Amino acid sequence: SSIHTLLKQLPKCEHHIHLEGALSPQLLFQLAEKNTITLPQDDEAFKTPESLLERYERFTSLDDFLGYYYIGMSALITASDFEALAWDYFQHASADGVHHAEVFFDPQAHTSRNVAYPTVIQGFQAACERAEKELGITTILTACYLRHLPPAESLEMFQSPEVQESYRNGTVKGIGLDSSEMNFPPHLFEDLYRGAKELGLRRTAHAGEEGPVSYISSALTILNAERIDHGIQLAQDDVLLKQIADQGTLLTVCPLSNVVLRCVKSVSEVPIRKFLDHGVKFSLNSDDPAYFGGHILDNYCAVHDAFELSVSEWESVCRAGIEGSWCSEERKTEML
Ligand code: ES4
Ligand code: ZN
Repeated sequence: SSIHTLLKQLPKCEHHIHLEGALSPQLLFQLAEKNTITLPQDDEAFKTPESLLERYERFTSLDDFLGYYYIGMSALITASDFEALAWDYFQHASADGVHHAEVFFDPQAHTSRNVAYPTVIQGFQAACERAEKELGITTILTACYLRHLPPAESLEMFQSPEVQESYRNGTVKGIGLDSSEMNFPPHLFEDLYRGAKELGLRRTAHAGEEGPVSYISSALTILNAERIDHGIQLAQDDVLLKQIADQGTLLTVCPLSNVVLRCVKSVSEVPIRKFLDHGVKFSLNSDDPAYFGGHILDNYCAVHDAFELSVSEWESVCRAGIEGSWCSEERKTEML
């Protein structure tokens, strides 16, 4: 339809995509075979790529999904594996009309299984360079820290020479906080975020996905996060909502993810209309496209089906995404 054409053509920025979450069952099986990685044999879901994809339709929670997510990435070993994964994502993003992509990855999920940080970076960086050259997509890499692991381990990772070098040379420009949210409040990572701010890094954190709205306020006040990933629980607190609207803090909302992980029953329960009416800025994102049944344009279409935004509302959503990006002002002007 014509609205689909409009949504595809709008200059979109994606701010919330975990590259490990772009691992399709097909690529997962291919890499597992190449690298002789044994997938769990006691779980019927791992019989074939098709049966795995079917299992992805029945997640019961964030933690149920994360179990599959961490097993899936065990197939990633060499720099070329990471490059193939990210390249797969950038091709989908380009087809969906993404102009600028700020992408997450989970360093600790790789170093903990003896895949070296420089290997991960080398592969992702090669795909980013190729995306800029061949697809005209500008990119930013953001390293997320895993909140289910002890905060001391995140600090150790952050302070390691290879990681510091990737921040110093500009390969990685930001930090995030992800994985299991409940019972892992933001304040545990105060030292990490202070260190990131001192290095001049950009800062975001997952908050208010499954967890309470108080995690959103502490991510802002204690971690000095510049952005909030998900943030849908903000609809529960009108005072904080007004404050976030006044500050212009961007939320990176992932509607299909919220449905698949049962944070909401349907896209119509994601507080899009409330955010629009109260001037809360947000972008729409795929989160883990290979696991949640759609890329960024599917998320745009699902929001349109549920909320029927006007053309000017859609234009303002994309403008907020450009203005809330971490690229240069020059690049923003190009996209506007
Ligand atoms: C994630 Cl949906 C989601 N939430 C928290 N952490 C994550 N890591 C990958 N996807
Ligand atoms: Zn996420």
